[in-house]
Amino acid sequence: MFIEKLKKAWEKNNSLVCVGLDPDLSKLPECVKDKEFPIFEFNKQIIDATHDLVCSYKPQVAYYAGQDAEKELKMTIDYIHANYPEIPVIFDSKRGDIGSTADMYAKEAFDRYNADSVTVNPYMGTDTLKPFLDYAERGVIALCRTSNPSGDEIQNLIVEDKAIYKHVAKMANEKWNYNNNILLVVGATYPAELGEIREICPDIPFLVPGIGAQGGDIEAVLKVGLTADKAGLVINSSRGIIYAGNGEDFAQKSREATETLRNTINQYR
Ligand code: NUP
Repeated sequence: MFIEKLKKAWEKNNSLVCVGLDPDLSKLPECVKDKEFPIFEFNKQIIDATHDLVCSYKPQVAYYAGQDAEKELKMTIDYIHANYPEIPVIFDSKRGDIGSTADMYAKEAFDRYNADSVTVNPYMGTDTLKPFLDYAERGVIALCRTSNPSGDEIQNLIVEDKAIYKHVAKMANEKWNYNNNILLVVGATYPAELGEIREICPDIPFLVPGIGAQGGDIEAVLKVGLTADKAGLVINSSRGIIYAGNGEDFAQKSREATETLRNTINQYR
């Protein structure tokens, strides 16, 4: 099951780092631009260069759907499963819709793309999450406190004495974890909230985006976010790793950035 696979990857590579595969065609290095599948070639080289330093890969679907590259998304996920089967893939799509449509979104993530886990928007409630949660072997990562500045416009509203993000955390802990496959998205940019969510959910792993380009604080996240076994975090960096270099050696540069991030994180574990 997903949580077990994630734990093994944390341990095998001694890493809480997730590499975000968010390729923007206009930013790819010249040396891959003339390939038949430039996005896949870019991803493949980064994956080959980093697979022993990470606990997961996270392609964000918009970078593929928005650039007519769904085929390259499928090729990327297949490549990871075939070559590095121990590394889980997070399909970042933040889906969320009525139950019957959510059935199809769950099929998209888990059958079409064969991802190990998927991000979902819990705003429409339990019946919209259930089609994902019922894939007991796969992980479901619900948005709780996101990393973006305006996330607080809704997530921090107080309802019945409690911020909405805390209510989401409570629901995850008490209602949505019936298959032991729920996780939460909690941004690195708001470590105080992350600490509060850790208190509500002592054992649930968090996907933590927002370091690097968005300015999240790694030390502060580690201080309050770890679980009792000094893990429990999947810390994503996309632009900070995939654009570490832009020449022929871009993959080597991405490796160096990944290694530096892993070591920085481990220093605070
Ligand atoms: O709260 C969230 N913030 C966030 O940035 C939830 C996310 N899933 N993400 C995603 O993480 C975002 O869509 C992008 O794929 C990645 C962050 O990228 P970067 O800021 O490291 O480049």
